[in-house]
Amino acid sequence: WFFPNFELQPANFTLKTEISPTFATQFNNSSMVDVILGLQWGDEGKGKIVDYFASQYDVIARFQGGPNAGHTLYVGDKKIVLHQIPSGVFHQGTVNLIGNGVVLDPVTLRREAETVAAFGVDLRKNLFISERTNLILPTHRALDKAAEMAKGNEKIGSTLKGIGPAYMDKTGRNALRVGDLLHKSFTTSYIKLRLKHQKLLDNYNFTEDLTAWEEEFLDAIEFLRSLNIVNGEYFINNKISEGKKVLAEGAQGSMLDIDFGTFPFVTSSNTISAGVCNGLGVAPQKIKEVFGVSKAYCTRVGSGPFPTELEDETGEQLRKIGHEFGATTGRPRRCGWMDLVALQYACMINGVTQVIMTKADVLDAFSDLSVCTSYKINGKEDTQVPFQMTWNKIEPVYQSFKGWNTDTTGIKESNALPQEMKNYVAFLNEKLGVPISYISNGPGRDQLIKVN
Ligand code: 2SA
Ligand code: MG
Repeated sequence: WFFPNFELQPANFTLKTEISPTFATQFNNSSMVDVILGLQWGDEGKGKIVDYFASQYDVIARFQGGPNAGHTLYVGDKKIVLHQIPSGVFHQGTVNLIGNGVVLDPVTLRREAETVAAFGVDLRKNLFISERTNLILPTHRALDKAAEMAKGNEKIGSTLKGIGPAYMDKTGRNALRVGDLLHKSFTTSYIKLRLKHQKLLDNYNFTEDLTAWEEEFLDAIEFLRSLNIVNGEYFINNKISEGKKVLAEGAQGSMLDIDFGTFPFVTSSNTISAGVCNGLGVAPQKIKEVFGVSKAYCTRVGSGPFPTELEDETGEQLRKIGHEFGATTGRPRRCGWMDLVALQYACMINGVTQVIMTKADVLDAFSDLSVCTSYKINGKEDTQVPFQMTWNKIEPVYQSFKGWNTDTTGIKESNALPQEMKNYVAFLNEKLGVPISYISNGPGRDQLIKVN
């Protein structure tokens, strides 16, 4: 009736039955991207989990963050920490993609290329970089440092890798991107941006000499130019169309997400599953499993709210047994009990389909365990993460559990786990409404138990 003259069935109307090829692949191979991401404040052990699952995937892709990440893996008995490149590089037959959502420091990349070359890995063969990936310049690192110094006691405790300033240049529409390296205007654009940064640094009275950093950078971009620079969104969608399996590798953790984390004490990217879509250029319906990685307790490195933090002997014990020191900066991590309020929140915003619990063996030494089930704020109990965690003191309300107090590091089957651990896991399962499908009981590749 809005279109009274509209002819519903024109005489020559034929129903179109063929589906366009793009549409067909989109829906036949419906979901080809799985995600592994952190549910806490980073350092959940994502590196080991990605490494474990990597051989089941054709493409491993980083979608956010940059050299602030520290993903620890073992090749044989050699420990390697990757910051910039995806954790699939040691798997033959797997290609790795640095997506557009990443910020890339060419200096770190080159250093890492040298590290992996010692293991026979040639990044020219198995690494692809999106031309839309934003570059971290030496002046971004300087600005990070200057901004943190200016904040004094209120500093974020950033990794000083230039992450915040690089993402600021992205949203401020000033950034240089990997694809720009291939155009003759790059040097002029670089000089322009550098001058802009210099003014900001002058405002901060930042006087450190950046010559050495810059020389290293200019050298490193030559190396970067020699790598496979691709149109990332076509690259990944073509792979998906070919039926290849993609694993998106998260960095940092959900509580450090720029939108949903403990702002302003967060990183500058979307660390949650939604970040996969805009950090790689894949559509939401392509995402299938979201593996959320959580420690059996909590840690945080850097400043900011941490309701279950233990500033006592128990916290110290967790740090010692769990070797809780930053993989990128070596900073001691703050430690505390499991925070179910934050974990439930993270499961909600990520659409987690399976939880992988890491470092369960660190709790082997404890006779009693606690899990925070709600927050008490101004005398009122709440099970939601508040808008601002710093305005009021948050008192965690704990439920206590009997510890298992036995060495679990040699256990291979979930049936063989001590009853107390089964109780602990069952409780988390029930509260989260998401299955805990794997339990990691040590750093080794073989120390990962599938829960039956
Ligand atoms: P940034 O550098 O701007 O991203 O820092 C902002 C906040 O985000 C935290 N952040 C991290 N937290 C845990 N692990 C991270 N990666 C490294 C690791 C960290 C390290 O795997 O160990 O080695 O220190 C990471 N990256 C960023 C950071 O502490 C700030 O609170
Ligand atoms: Mg880490």
